[in-house]
Formats: sequence, C-alpha cells, structure tokens
Amino acid sequence: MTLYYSPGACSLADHIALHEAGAKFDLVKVNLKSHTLEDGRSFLEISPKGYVPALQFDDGEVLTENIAILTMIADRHPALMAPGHLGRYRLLEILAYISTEIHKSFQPLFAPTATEQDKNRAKETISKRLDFISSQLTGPYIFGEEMTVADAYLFVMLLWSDKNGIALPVNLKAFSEHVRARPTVQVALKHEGLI
Ligand SMILES: N[C@@H](CCC(=O)N[C@@H](CS)C(=O)NCC(=O)O)C(=O)O
Repeated sequence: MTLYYSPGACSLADHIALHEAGAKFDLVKVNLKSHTLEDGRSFLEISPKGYVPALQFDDGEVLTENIAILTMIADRHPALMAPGHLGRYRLLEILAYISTEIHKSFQPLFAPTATEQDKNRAKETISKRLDFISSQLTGPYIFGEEMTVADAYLFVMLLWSDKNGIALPVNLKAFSEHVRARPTVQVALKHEGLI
C-alpha cells in the first residue's frame, strides 16, 4: 500500500491511522502546487482529483477521500472502530462532521484571495464546531477510552486550529496533547518534518 501525502495536510490523519493499525505501507510525498511526485511523475496519473490523501493498493486500485480511507482502515482494524452496535455509523457521523463541517471550513484560511473578514468568519465557524465536539467529549478520545481513526482526523484539525490562532477548549487542548504523545503520532509527525 502507498499513501500519497503532503506534510501537515489532512493526509496526516490517514498516515497516523495506518501506523495505529500496524499496517505496512509506503509514503510518497506530493507537491500540491505542481501535482508532481518527488521522482517527477505526475500525481494526476495516480489521482485525477489532484489532492491528498490517496491510498494506492498493491493491485493498483486507488482510494481517495479521508472518510473512505479512514473507514476502510477501521473496518480492517476493528480496534480503531467506534464501539457499540451503531459503532460504524457513529464513526461515519463524526468523520462526516469533521470533514464537511470543520475541515472544509478552513478553506478561507488557506486561500490567498480570502479577505480578513472571510478569515475571521471561518475562524468563528470552526470555533463553534469545535465547541460542539468539546461538549461531547467524555474521555481522553472522542468515543471514550480507546482511540479510533476519527481521533487522528480531529487531531489534524486541532493542529491547524492552533496554527491559525483559534483558541481550543481546555478538553480539546488536553485531547491534542494526549494524541500527540502516542508513539505512532510521533513517528508520523517526524516523518512529515513537523517536529
Ligand atoms: N474531499 C477531500 C479533500 C482533501 C483535501 O482537502 N486535501 C487538501 C490537503 S488537506 C489538498 O490536497 N489540497 C490541494 C488541492 O486541492 O489541490 C477529502 O476529504 O479527502
């Protein structure tokens, strides 16, 4: 398996989740501006969408979209799935919330043409959406005592929040530190040159 990633991008969630799963995988860095790989090949030949993450299986099939990749990892490594008889749907529920309500809200903060007003509005939206997660948190991780793939995705959103000066609720700050301390997360952060 090969994960196509860009340092500090949302693909860090998949990178962490693959390590948590103990999966064997290679990493290939993508230049998101030129859509090229380090060996000069075009990333668009791997994924015409042009964005990371993309996970290529040994048979050549390519899976994209954080929700799909993270769910696939949890399906294959049930220790990373949410608990309970609705576990898989609870996982999809929170992954959809992180992807569509939080991740996508960062867009103005990365857009060179966005105005200060756009950026401030985005920060307010993200804050509100993080407050909701904060109000639901009952343990060290989103679903309690055990880490799931969703925690890896939330962790990346909190890294971005911190970088953009969005204050985190106390329990999300603690969550972030807790996740960061995991050996798998340290390995992923080191590999991506983030520590
Ligand atoms: N819908 C995709 C969005 C992925 C995405 O936003 N990737 C960003 C990095 S975090 C990217 O590669 N942006 C570069 C581009 O869109 O050209 C998903 O959820 O996986």
